Amino acid sequence: MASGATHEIKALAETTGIPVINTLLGLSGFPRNHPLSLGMLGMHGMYWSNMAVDQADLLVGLGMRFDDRVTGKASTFAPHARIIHLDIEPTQVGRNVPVEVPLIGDAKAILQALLPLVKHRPRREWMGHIEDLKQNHPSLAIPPSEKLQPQQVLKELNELMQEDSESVVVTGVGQHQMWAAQFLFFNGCNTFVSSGGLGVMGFELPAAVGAQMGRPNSPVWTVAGDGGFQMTSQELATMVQEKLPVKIVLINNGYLGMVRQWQEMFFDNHIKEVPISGPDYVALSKAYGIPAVRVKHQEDVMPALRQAQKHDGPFLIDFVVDHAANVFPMVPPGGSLGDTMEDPLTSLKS
Ligand SMILES: Cc1ncc(C[n+]2csc(CCOP(=O)(O)OP(=O)(O)O)c2C)c(N)n1
Repeated sequence: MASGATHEIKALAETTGIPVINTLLGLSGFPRNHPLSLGMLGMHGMYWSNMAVDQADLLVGLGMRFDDRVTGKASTFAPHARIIHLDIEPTQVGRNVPVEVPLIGDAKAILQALLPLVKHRPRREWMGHIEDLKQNHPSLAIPPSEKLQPQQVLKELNELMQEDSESVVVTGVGQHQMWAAQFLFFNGCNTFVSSGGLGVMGFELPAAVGAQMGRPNSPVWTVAGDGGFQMTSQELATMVQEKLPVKIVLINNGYLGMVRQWQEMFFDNHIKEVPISGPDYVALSKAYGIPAVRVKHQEDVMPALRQAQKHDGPFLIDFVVDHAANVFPMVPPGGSLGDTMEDPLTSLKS
């Protein structure tokens, strides 16, 4: 995206027939509705993406850095693959995983030189195998429940976003960030803004202010955690002052949810210091002059999103969701992509 090479990446994928997987920060670099797009990989990636990497005989890494959230256990990452790695920064190449072919330089220039050299290869068997993985391992299935599931909120936001490929989504850090990365299908270039390597909570409101200033004519949604929201909620005043029509989707689970999930799954369910209190978010928002509604029931999700969309100015929706929801698929800490756990029931038993 920084190199302006999205056209070349699309051409490379379509010519070679190689399916495309995105890292968290690469989401929106390749249209998610494209038949070759498989979605995110890594710790909370799609099951089929992780298995495709685990089983592939060739990986082409474009401007990504094989960080630990992508590779899981680095020594067992993509054990059958020869790796070609393109990056503008030479020290990134071979840093985390062994690389057979380094390509150092600007992505657009290198891909333009490479494109005339590659041939079309239909990969029916490989794509058929990935399709079977998708059918048999539905990573985007929402657990049935009476309670409002956060994944449903993101799924419905995605439906609405599909009407305008210029929609920009910003997130904080935590479970809501991962659900956004999984459920939102970005088709416009550089439309997803999230804190990746640094993973800084409190990013959701100030980064949305920046995104709306940078793209004044695009709809900007921010998906916020109730923990992160409380770190920088004073930016509501900036939105009002600068007349920025940011729509705030607050995923209010009453917890530092991602930390609770780790305590539950990997620390013998010792739930410590993660339930959090908070203000009445609707009242707080209104105190800043930003209209707001609270949603607790499944059938009220889309009407509230539409209300926010139609409002000419900033708007906040306080989605009170099931606090016990966990993010799946998940590569357990220290595990390999091949160990990806698919769903809460089977994985917690093993
Ligand atoms: C400034 C900062 N402090 C702590 C962390 C560690 N951390 C990562 S996710 C998380 C919980 C986030 O809670 P919330 O914003 O409510 O989002 P949720 O996981 O519930 O969706 C914490 C504490 C962090 N990433 N950044």
